[in-house]
Amino acid sequence: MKLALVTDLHFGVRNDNASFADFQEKFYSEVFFPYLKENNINNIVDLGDTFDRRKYINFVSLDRAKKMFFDPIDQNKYNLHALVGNHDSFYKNTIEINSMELLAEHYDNIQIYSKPHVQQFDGLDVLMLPWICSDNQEEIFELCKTTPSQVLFGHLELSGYQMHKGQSINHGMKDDWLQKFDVVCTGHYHTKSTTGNINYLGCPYEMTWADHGDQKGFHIFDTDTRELEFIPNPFVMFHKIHYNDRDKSMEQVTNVEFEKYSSCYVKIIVSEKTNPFWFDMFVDKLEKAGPIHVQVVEDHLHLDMESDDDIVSEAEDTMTILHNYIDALEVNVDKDKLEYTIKDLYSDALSIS
Ligand SMILES: [Mn+2]
Repeated sequence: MKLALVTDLHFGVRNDNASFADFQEKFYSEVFFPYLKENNINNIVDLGDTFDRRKYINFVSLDRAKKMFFDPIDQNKYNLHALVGNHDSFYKNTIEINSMELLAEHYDNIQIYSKPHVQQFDGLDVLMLPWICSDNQEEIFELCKTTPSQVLFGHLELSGYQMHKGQSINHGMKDDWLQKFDVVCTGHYHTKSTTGNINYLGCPYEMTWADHGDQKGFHIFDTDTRELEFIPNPFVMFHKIHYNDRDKSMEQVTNVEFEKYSSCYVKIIVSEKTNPFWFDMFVDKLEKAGPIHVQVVEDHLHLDMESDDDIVSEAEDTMTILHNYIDALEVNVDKDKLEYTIKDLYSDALSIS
């Protein structure tokens, strides 16, 4: 049997932003559900963080989540197995009150896992683990020790793995208790990565600048071979344009296919602007294509950079700047904790637009 694995759906992301809901919908209507139909796949596993907000729901976001995700599942009579993630839970120490059970329970073909459970898929026992918190961790670790299941699906916060491309997490739990499993698939971190038997699946679409340049998509898991296949999402939300008009004609500078920036976030990284008028024309044309947001990053400070890649990464990586700043501080506090809090704040700030 083949299972479609999708995780960190975050309905209502970026402060219930309609453009992001449109972008999510495009993935489900043009990539995810057509693929399932074509390949005769009827079982979906959602590995957590279905909704973005922990404490309340915006009714438009709920309505859109139903229309783009839950209703097609219902209409096509697919089975959805959904783990409760940290974003789905009201409290931090228990997942008892969670949006999934409150909002999606009335669908017949949806099974929600707010407790650990061994689910059989075509003869394969899979240990399904929701978010681990103080309330359930003892039960979960005990179950993991004794379970004969060789496959685990979870929403795990593991130390030493990448959260976003190039950003590792050094809080969270160790992975030693997972080594006994043949295959572990997990949500929670938004970049896709595989280390030994542990597969972070990554979110299905871009939601913040940290997702830029990081291929998103979903997976197909074959219960016979226990193999994972990655199905990419071709749609991109965050774009960078490297602007340099030196030794170019006006036509070369302004004749760009701007259509692809419609309903997208765009960062223009200016390395050389010899003709301000051309630059204004360039920005004007870009604005006409209807991007959601345009940001201009002047790059005068980086003239000694060797390659465009250096300029792009130096210009973007706030997380690294935060890391280096905290690293250099001479204070008597737990710097890991401080860094986590600051990065958490930064992520929160990003979602308030
Ligand atoms: Mn998430």
